[in-house]
Amino acid sequence: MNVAETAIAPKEVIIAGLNTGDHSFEYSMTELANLVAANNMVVKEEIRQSLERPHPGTYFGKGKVAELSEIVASENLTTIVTNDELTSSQIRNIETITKATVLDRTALILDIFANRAQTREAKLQVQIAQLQYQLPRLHTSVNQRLDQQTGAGGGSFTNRGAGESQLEMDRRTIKNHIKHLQEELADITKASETQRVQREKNGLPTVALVGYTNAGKSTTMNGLVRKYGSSDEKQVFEKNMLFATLDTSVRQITLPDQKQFLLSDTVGFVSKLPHNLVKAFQSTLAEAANADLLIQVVDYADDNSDAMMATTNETLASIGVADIPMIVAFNKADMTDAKYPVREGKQLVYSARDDTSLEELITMIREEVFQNYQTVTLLIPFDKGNILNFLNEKAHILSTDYVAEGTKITVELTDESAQRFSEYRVD
Ligand SMILES: Nc1nc2c(ncn2[C@@H]2O[C@H](COP(=O)(O)OP(=O)(O)OP(=O)(O)O)[C@@H](O)[C@H]2O)c(=O)[nH]1
Ligand SMILES: [Mg+2]
Repeated sequence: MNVAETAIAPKEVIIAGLNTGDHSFEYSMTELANLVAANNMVVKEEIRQSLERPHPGTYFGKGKVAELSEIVASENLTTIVTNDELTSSQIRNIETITKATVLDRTALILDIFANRAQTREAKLQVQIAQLQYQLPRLHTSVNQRLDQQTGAGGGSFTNRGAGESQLEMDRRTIKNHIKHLQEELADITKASETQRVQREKNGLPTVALVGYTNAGKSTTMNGLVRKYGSSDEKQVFEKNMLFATLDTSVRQITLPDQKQFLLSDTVGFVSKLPHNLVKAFQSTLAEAANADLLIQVVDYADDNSDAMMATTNETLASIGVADIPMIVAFNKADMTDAKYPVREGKQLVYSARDDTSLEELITMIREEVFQNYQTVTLLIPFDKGNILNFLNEKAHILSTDYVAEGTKITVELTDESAQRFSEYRVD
């Protein structure tokens, strides 16, 4: 931890959840506590209520809100964090009764993302999602807060047209702001989309690491890059915190037999990921959505790993990812009693910190993405030295024989390359 992170003492909060009979309720409360910690806050009190459905006005029932008020007063707390997204009137009503600020799950996740965002692209994506969240929640008392957060408004609020209410004016300002940010984002994503399409044209298979946040995706990427990447491929940021990665990084991996693929690392998931946020991050997630193979990294040492996998699969489905082959990689086995690496079909129990594990993972990737290889024999005439050089560099040559007409090689080629060099085939 650096000085900046330790300088501000964590704020004590109450977390409050409504159990409507969902079997994953308890897990979602654990997750909420982790999200709270990720935002430099600490859980002082936990409140639960079982109700068939939320109260339309106050979300919790009257008695529960009264209980919240008492706790706020007796413990001297200022913030209530709710386990679900609330309507603006529910937030306002609870705030009025309890005299505390209500932060709902969506706002909390947006806050964490805002704190983590480093690149212009990530910052724009988060800002758009934040403004979209605020739009239906505008009411006079929050204008001040909004001005400070978005930098929108300022002078523009003062010269509003006759007959236009303050609220309409604020909405219009925010909508304009969103539009501008979306235009700026579109310019950036157009460039990364072009890069992605170009890479696809180059014909290298693409493999994407996906999974729950903090599962070890970036560590796995770094391990593979360290072992199989060229020396100029940089390591990505890995850290024991939620949402360490918010951008997509792509690295080239070259196996000892010259076969190459592209590996991408991207943002992790959490349950009830806000819809606006997922939408705003669409371009970041495009790399996964278009991959030839997904590696779902799971924290095998976490008691909730099943729920985390379910969350990942739901999130993938919600961004339209279907029918992409998947390896399920149970990571951090070094923190469990399990033996590793152990492979069973398309599943691997491994540790991203263990070399033998990474080798096993590569074997599995290889089987999935290099299926369409064939072994062919080519006779390359002596005056086609450039082709021989190309194959020496890019393909796995099994044997070389110098004959009178040229160089005879037996080589592994993709169907595409076999087609391309078919005039030299002698088998
Ligand atoms: N003991 C152990 N720790 C691991 C292993 N793999 C990753 N970690 C640790 O787990 C933490 C999270 O790792 P990351 O690679 O940043 O996780 P991520 O999936 O990229 O997380 P986000 O980017 O936040 O979604 C880091 O502290 C890693 O050092 C492992 O195999 N064993
Ligand atoms: Mg990461």
